[in-house]
Amino acid sequence: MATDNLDSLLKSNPQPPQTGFIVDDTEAISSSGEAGDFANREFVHRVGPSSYPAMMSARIASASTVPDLFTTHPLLRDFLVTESSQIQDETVDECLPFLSGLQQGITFNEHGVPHLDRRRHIQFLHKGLRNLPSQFVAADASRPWMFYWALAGLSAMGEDVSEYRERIISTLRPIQNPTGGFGGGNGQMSHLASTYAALLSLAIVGGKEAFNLVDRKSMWEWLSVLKQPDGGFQMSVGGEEDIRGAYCAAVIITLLDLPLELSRESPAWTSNGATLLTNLPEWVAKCQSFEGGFSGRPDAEAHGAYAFCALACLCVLGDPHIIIPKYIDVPRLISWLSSRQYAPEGGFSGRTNKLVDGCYSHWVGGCWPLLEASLDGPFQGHSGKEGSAEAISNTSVGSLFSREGLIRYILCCCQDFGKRGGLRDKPSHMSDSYHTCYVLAGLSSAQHKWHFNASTDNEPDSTLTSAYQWTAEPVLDDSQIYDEQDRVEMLHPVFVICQGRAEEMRAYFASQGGL
Ligand code: FPP
Ligand code: K
Ligand code: ZN
Repeated sequence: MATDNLDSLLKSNPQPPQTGFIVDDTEAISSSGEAGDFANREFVHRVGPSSYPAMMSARIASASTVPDLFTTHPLLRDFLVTESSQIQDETVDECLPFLSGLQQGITFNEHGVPHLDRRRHIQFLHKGLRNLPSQFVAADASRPWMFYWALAGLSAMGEDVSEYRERIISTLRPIQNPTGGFGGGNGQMSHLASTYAALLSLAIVGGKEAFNLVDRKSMWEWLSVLKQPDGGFQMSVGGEEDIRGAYCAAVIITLLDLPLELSRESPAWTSNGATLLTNLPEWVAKCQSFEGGFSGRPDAEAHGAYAFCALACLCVLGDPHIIIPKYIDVPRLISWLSSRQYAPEGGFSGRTNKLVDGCYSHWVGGCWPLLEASLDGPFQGHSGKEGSAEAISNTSVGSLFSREGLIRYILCCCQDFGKRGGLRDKPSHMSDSYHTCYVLAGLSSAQHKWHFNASTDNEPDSTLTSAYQWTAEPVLDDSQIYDEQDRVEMLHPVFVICQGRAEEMRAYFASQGGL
């Protein structure tokens, strides 16, 4: 189970090995607790703030400023003990010392929150872009992802990554296939996920030379072949059709400003002019499950990663306040997404009855800006002081999640505080570049308020322009319990790269005209 996240994320080419990847590889279900012992702990949970004997006194000493919500087991409990409830309790116990400001060797601010250890996290990501040790052979099908995670994370922390431009270009060049798209590594067939990661990496490093690497014509032909008659996209030719494909394809089409018509080779081609987008939002809508969340394909289990894919795909296809309520049952989605945020941990889980994990700071945390914008409607400007709380609350639904909770989980539980640096799933897990990227993306969502701006006059023949109408401002209210130096950059809510980079890539290809 350790590699599930990455397996499902990157499940791509049939040829490469997919085992033993670095992400989540320390994950293991521990079922060592004895029933009797557990019953006692449960009683303690009911009457006291924590099962940690040292906790009560130490809390007074060092964590009096941390609200009880983040320092105690939940007061209301379901008394049915299962393997899931046990590992949930263990996870809370694992997080509490970090959340309560009790962990030795860490300096906490007046809110009981440590600094973002930028220097070490930056060093950790730079390392991931150098020659890697032999165990990374298992990640050979994920090379564009390794670039994307490191580059997105570095630029989120304000690093200039243009020094990587030449290397990214020369490494991606042989990975692009003449039949369109990018594989996961040399000699591997093209895959939508690796193509998405490759394009975003090129967008981050930027520049004409990076953009010119992309063969748009073969990309369009390949996407036409992936397009299915039911509206969705296969991840690779003959591969699985899932909601990652809907999001990745939408991102690729808009960033490259591809024509929407289908080639004659497309299984979805019709004589009456079906396009790459025909029935795509309808297909996404079919993935909303009975719980209110989204599954990878219709009639499967809802998972946070797929909720982000669904919302972000729709936000490529249209304006959030119009397209989201048109295709999604918004109240049910909000209900399910809200259930993803746990206390005392403050972070998000990916699905019902599962554990918090730092990467869902983005997959779930990144849903909120899109949903909030869909409820706020198009932004008309400030009604309050620039960047002030009123500027947000007067015209907006405000925050639909606990920004404070997410920030606490990220800064207290997700940082590797040792020499290694990097960010992680939870304290018992090793940092890796995937979690570093998506934890930082979640931190960015929690630190900024995004607005969808009313349409400016786009050229009449331009399509898929909605994703270029987003702007953000820093949130400056009481939820921001860190020092200003720990604020990260604004990551675009649809493309998950620094604000401005996708806009630049799109403008370049729009200026190139047809294929
Ligand atoms: C379960 O992992 C994870 C999934 C079912 C989804 C994984 C997909 C992504 C992370 C994103 C894909 C998006 C793109 C754009 C390619 P698990 O069982 O290890 O974790 P859990 O217990 O937290 O559910
Ligand atoms: K996980
Ligand atoms: Zn994770």
